[in-house]
Amino acid sequence: MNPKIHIIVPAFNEARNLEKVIGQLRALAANLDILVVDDGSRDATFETARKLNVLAVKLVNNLGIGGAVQTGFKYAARRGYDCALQFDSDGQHDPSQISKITGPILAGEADLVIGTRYLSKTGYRTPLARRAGIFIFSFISGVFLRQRITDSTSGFRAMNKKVLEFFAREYPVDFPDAEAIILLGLSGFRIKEVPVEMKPRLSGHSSTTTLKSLYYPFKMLLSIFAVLLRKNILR
Ligand SMILES: Nc1nc2c(ncn2[C@@H]2O[C@H](COP(=O)(O)OP(=O)(O)O)[C@@H](O)[C@H]2O)c(=O)[nH]1
Ligand SMILES: [Mg+2]
Repeated sequence: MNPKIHIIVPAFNEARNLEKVIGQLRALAANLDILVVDDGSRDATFETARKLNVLAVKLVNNLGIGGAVQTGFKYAARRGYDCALQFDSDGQHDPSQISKITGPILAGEADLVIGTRYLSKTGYRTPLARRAGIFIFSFISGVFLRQRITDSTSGFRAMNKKVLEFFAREYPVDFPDAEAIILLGLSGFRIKEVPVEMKPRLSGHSSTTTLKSLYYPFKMLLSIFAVLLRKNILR
């Protein structure tokens, strides 16, 4: 029996990119299970998804990326999927690399797999402030998880049923990617990074501004502290 994989596509004001991204995904396989989570976009993101005949949910307010992907996790968990994949709607991720991310999950080698642009030479250019945040997180994760996570902000990741169910209950709102890694790592889940190619977004701007990038390491330390305080009640 084929494992059921659900693709969760968070989208905030991505009307101009969505058609191409969904098209690329469908070119891979016609019958993929996709959910677009439109997080209160002010443009035609939701209408575009409907036009493309892809399953989409529209949140009435902008919850931020954490609340948006958790909506997808709740949906996929409730429908009993074995594996869920997060895939951005701005064209940065390459559908042909999906199997690299889902492979270790389906083989039972990891609970969460993160696609990283920094484990091999990919020529991907990252703004300095964001690089600093990622570097500090890599150091922090080395200390607390004994595993250096090189691309904590990557939104290209896959998880098994256990993590999916965990995230459906428990997912951070603000800078969720890195906090979720800490939460999982300290709860004993196995995290693996695999190298992937990432491209610049097709159009529009990243929601991760310089100011947010600088705030990132501080938020990380705070969340690690909070997670450590409640570590014993997580599992
Ligand atoms: N649902 C939702 N998606 C968001 C939000 N902010 C960003 N995204 C989506 O999350 C993905 C990554 O966001 P992006 O701004 O490109 O961040 P970056 O790739 O880390 O620079 C994209 O598909 C965005 O459309 C948000 O507030 N809500
Ligand atoms: Mg992006």
